[in-house]
Amino acid sequence: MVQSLHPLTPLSPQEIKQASAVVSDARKTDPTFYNFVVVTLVDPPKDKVLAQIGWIDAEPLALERQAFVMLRDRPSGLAHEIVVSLKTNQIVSWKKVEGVQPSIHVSEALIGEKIMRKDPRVIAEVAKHGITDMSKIYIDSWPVGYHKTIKGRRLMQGLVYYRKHENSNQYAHPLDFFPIYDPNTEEVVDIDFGVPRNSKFDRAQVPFEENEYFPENVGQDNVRKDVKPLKVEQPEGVSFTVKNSREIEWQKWRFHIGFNYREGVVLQTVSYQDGDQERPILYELAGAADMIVPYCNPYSPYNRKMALDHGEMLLATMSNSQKSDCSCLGHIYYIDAVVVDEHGQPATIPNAICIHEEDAGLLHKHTDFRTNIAHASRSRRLVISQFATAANYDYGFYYYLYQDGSIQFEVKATGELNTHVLAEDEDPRPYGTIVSKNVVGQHHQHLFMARCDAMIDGLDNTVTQVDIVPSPLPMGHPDNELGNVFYPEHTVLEDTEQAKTSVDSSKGRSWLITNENKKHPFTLESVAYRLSTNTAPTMLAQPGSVVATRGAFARHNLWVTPYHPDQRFASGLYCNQTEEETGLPLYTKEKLPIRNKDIVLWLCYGLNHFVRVEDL
Ligand SMILES: [Cu+2]
Repeated sequence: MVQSLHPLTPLSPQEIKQASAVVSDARKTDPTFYNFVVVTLVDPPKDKVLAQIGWIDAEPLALERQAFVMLRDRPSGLAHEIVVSLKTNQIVSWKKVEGVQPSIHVSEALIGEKIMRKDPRVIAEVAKHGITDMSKIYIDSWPVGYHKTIKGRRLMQGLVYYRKHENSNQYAHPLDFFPIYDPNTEEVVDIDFGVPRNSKFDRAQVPFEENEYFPENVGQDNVRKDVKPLKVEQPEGVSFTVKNSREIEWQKWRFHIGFNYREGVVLQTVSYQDGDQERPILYELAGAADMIVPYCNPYSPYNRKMALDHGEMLLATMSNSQKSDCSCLGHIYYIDAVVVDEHGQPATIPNAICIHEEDAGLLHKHTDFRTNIAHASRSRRLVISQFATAANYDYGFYYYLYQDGSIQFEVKATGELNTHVLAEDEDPRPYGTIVSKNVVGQHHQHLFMARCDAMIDGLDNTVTQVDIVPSPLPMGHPDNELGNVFYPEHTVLEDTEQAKTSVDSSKGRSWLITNENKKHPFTLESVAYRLSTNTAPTMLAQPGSVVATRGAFARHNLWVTPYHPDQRFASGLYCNQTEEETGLPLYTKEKLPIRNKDIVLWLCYGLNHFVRVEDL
């Protein structure tokens, strides 16, 4: 019998338990010698998924559910990639991978904080700041990114802060040293120090001046009381329907909501109903599939700050449960996310995914100037969102579907700044901004990567670059008599090399994802979606630098690759502590044709965060 669940439905808690049990049984080793990194669905082959949902003409067959399991041995650090059949409870494949550092499980960060807090050298350094109560010391465990001298070990770096009380803002009270921690051996292996620049002081002392954000800490006098209530009411409920918990239909849109341990919410098999025809648009869209946050400070140890939150830290496993603090208004439909603890057991994040409708302002308005008769209609959008917290930063990821057939993705970067201490006479410019007394927020970039597995009216798509260009013809030429002429110039991107390109706002550059096999009925042009972004910085670090190598995917705003089921991550499966290129540069090492093929577009976008004093 053909299964009724969507074939890309993430693993259930029961399936995760089942896969972990098969692996644990097969290992026959004391489980204290290894940790689970991930247990996730192996996506069934694309053609089988499409047959199952009726998008291609093929016999739909029952698909075998499989789990991908990654383990990390301790203390050796050996990685295991295992595929388990959930139908037969058999191991399908088992690969041992040496010389890599699997992504960091959040438990490593939490255990790391405890161990660093108890370390005598850490306690001694804290005491030099006049603090003896270690329960007031909080240590954010970061990926080390890169370590100049310690090689061949699994490393994390601790960023040390003080809190006056449990809910005070630690980022106003940074300390000046960085324990280096090995999660495999669970020990502090070194301590690095931030050294004051052009200062008469040898060390910077922790600042105690408060800089709070919780209303109870800020004081009621500082909370605005002059805004009147604004209510969002949906007396008849929502206008979307939900099948099998995660298949959504709304305003001619139909799609499945996936979730995975790195990318979080993904929209899958997205289509739009056009009359009696269901038209495919996307096989899968991961709006924030990867990211890198490179910092600009020239001096050690700050110059190794380059967080790859998805690849190093499995950002989506740090998704928020939006039970009490959901920022959406109106009727909300929630979906839980299921991640995996370090023992391979399912950990449910209740209400991780929010789905709701929003009024999206004006859709269209026209006034007939002769009759003064006007028509205006408002726009409605469907919002699918989630939040994830990576230490100080909180990222909101928002998919918006509109009634005009457009799709938008937005990242809301909020939370707290990651901060460092300054000596009293220290000037952090031009690499940072003072945000509180003797506290600096260092400038950085947030470079995100969207993965867009396009399927515009079918699998075979083409990308065309569109630049708005002035006519090169001289004034007086019959085709440019007054010199006013400009037009869109179309260039088909034929191969993976040509597709490595970037936004050029002077040309209003965008890209069309077209299906050359399907024409619009009266323009006779290929049907298309336009891909564009207006916030598109690229990597500012020097080519060849560690950060530009590790974040190579951020070198260009656009990459296009032929679809390959194993090429899932822009930063590769293993980017933790790498010093070589991973992911996209390797996927495109060989020049491959991409015209009229099953293709994936990778779009790098983001922001340059030049810190303001108000940011803390
Ligand atoms: Cu920032």
